[in-house]
Amino acid sequence: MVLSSTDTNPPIEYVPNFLTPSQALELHNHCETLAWRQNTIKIFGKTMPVPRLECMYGDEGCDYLYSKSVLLQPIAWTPELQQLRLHIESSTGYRFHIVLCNRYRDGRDSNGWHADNEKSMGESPAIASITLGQKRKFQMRQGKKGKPVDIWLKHGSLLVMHPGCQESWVHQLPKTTRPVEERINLTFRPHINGKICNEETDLK
Ligand SMILES: O=C(O)CCC(=O)C(=O)O
Repeated sequence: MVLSSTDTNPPIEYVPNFLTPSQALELHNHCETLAWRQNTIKIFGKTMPVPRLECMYGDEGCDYLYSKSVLLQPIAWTPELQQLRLHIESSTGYRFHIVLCNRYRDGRDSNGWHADNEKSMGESPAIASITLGQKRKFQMRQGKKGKPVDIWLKHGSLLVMHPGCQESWVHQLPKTTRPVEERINLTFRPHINGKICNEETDLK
């Protein structure tokens, strides 16, 4: 499925078989060894655990703060994540400086409605998201009142949110009461402390 940009569709592309089955399996095994952490988030003055495990790899100096309370500092790229970064950059034409990794242990783990619009990513960031493991429903809606669009993200897939998406669309990975296996998500992002972001320049 490829959804292309219109006024009513989010400006995204979904590539279900971006990774071959063996690439996806190898990467999944590697991702299980990453430096996963249980972070805490402050919401309305209350500190609580983030409902998933996280870690971040990336270029030196590309710190990432979200929700004004969760500070992620990049760990140096592993050879596997660096190789994946280059593969995604050459396939999409976008440049990425960090990868924020999410590990959803079961259906209680989630990621609530938000846009990825932190200033550290520069203006109109493109974001590339890889799914490994359990297929889960990802939802997007335009602003607070839009009707949610459901996209089922499968093992080995790539979802690209193009520049412009974060300005008018929000997304979430809702909880589910269905019994589900673990899912790992890797979101590649630009960072202004890296090089100029998102120019579809020399890579295409
Ligand atoms: O797990 C996903 O597919 C979504 C991740 C996400 O929304 C984020 O990291 O900002």
